[in-house]
Amino acid sequence: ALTPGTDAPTWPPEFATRYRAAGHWRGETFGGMLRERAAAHPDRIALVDPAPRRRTWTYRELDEAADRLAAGFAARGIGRGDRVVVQLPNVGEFAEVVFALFRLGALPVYALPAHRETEITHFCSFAEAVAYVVPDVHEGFDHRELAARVQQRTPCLKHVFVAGEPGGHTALSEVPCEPSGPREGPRPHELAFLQLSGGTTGVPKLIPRTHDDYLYSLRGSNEICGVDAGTRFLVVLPAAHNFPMSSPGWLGVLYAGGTAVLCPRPDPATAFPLIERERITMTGLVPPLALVWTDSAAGSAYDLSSLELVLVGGAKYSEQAARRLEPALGCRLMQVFGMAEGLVNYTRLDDDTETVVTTQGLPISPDDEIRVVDDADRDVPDGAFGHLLTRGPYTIRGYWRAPEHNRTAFTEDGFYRTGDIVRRLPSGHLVVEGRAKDQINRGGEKIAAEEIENIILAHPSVHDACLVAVPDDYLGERTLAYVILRPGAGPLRPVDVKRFVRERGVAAYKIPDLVAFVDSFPQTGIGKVSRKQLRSTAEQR
Ligand code: J2J
Repeated sequence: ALTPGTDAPTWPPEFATRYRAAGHWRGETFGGMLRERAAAHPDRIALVDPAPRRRTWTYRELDEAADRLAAGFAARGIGRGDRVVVQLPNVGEFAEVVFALFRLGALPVYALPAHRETEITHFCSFAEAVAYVVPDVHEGFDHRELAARVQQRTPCLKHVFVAGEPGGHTALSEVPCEPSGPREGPRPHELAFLQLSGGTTGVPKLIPRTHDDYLYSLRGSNEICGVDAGTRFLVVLPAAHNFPMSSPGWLGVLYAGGTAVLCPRPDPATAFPLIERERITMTGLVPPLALVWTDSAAGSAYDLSSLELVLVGGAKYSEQAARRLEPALGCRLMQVFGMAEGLVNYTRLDDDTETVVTTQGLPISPDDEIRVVDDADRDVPDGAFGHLLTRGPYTIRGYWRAPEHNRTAFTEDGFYRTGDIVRRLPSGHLVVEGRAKDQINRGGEKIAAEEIENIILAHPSVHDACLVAVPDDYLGERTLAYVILRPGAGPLRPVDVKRFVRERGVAAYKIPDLVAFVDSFPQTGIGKVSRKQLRSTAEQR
């Protein structure tokens, strides 16, 4: 069994007591939540998976599917505290699997569909996962082959479950069986799952979220966004990502008794007909998608009039683009600035247009503590640029099994160092102005510079590598890898570096967009590589 606090720092008792007393932590669990909703409104539609043929789940059906799948997982030895890497695209099985695991107290580890052998092997071995759940073929890529390779490299991995044709593995559809009676589920203060961090270091960190804290963030998000039983939410971004899962996301919508519709692909050609057919009222997009949707809406033959609210976040949304969204899509815009580690900010439904298009909103909770500080951790006045630090009822106090990293990623008194540079307005609204962390935000997809540099460094002809962001009209940022070759190394082309990274097996969005060969890197005063100077060189290119 997983003892809270041993694998990750948790909230000090006085904070936990306060968050409970304030009614933030209500002692609910995900398993219990679904059970209650199924009892209250069994025949309402919880979930729609429109492709390739439309499937629906009522609340009762989802509840029963989770029970039967939980029983099947348990029969295969999966139980409380066990980790299970879940890499599923936007399909109904995603919800069945994670609710089954929630019921058991087993912890889903959310991988993205784009992740490949390097990332998945790391998640499986670091988390000591006992099982890995994959689709058969997704976007032309065979995840069963990936799973076979990962299994070879990861002895702890006992099971591979496939949603679809199983190949040599176990079909997910064969797993469910009759539950043998009520089982003792996890406690509300225990971990519910491990979410992925965008990462700033060589390997992605795992984010431990509890039932209590995450359910509070859902409840708060629902209130701010006006999510209720009538909400029909389109899950456009990958369902495993924190934004479409919880801000307010498909879990928020299930909490409120609404309907989540899973969009298989994010392009307007896929999404717009679904909006019309399913009478979608709400969705969440990253800025590049919001741009494409805005541009496509004008000439679109589809009826988008059911849309009431579009949330945009994950990366900086330009003011000009933000101004165009409401008129183009005929709905309200809400900016959201969140992070899988916790803190989520939203502009509010009653904010004026200026505020909505120029700020990234206010925290969910009155108990979200916000500090904006200088390099020496001294608070700066409102309006001044500074590092954003935060602590609160749904922000983690440490990454999972990462005591060393936690010492620098958190302050002594438990504030998370977000790595974001912000300004706080007198109204409390935050404006994201930049980033101090070594992370590149490629249209909402996060890339840890060091992770890719380490891969490039493994190339025998490479002496040193540095990955920086270059501005991009569409994505906001793209990646540029500066590479120093070893003396006497044979000639290398940009395409060779890209291929090398791809062949190592990483998500396609992490493959450098551009590669430039240089003789040396600019140094800072203390002899470190100056990323700042490299970035400005890159901008001039
Ligand atoms: C600028 N940067 C932003 C924004 C996130 C809701 C929404 C987004 C995420 C998310 C999330 C930004 N403007 N509007 O989990 O629940 C950058 C910041 C932040 C990092 C977190 C949610 N919204 N960012 O994007 O864990 O740098 O979560 O620290 O993927 O994205 O990334 P991630």
